[in-house]
Amino acid sequence: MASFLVKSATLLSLSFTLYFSRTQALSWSADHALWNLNQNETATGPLEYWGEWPAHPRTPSPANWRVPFYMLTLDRYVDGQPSNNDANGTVFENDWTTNQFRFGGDAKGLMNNLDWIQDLGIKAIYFSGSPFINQPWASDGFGPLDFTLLDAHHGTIIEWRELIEELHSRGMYAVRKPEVQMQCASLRV
Ligand SMILES: [Ca+2]
Repeated sequence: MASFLVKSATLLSLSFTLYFSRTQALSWSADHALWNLNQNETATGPLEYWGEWPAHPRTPSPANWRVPFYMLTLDRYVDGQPSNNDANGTVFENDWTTNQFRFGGDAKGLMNNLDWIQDLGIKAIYFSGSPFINQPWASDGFGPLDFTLLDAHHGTIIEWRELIEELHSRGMYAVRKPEVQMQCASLRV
């Protein structure tokens, strides 16, 4: 039995080593400083990445999550910062007259409309899709390409922090998931 456990642990360790040695992500660069979650400027690989929100107090979850939720796709909500609508500079990236491209909604637009949402009695906002950089036309956030870089269309790290702090100051919560499975689908892995 002990031999079996040792062999299993060895195989598991080898699997993780092989997996993480293949892991890649965009390196830190000054061009992406406003969106890069990795703050280690000299990192040579994802295993050396790290990031933090200095002096940010932890907000505990509610005792009971049975609270009124408001689910939204950020791109389709409110465009509070038109300057980020063509963040990637690609053709047909942003066109609010169609449902095929980006509308332009972002963290700032949501922040500017929290009064209305709160007046509905909403206590938590569930963000559909991921916050990470997506395929240019993937306005729904279900095509994440890199889990270390925020989607510039949705706002900067600072704007996201302002939104989260405003939600918490109102006694509200933000809920989202990374959509890891969607990256696997989009990359055919
Ligand atoms: Ca925008």
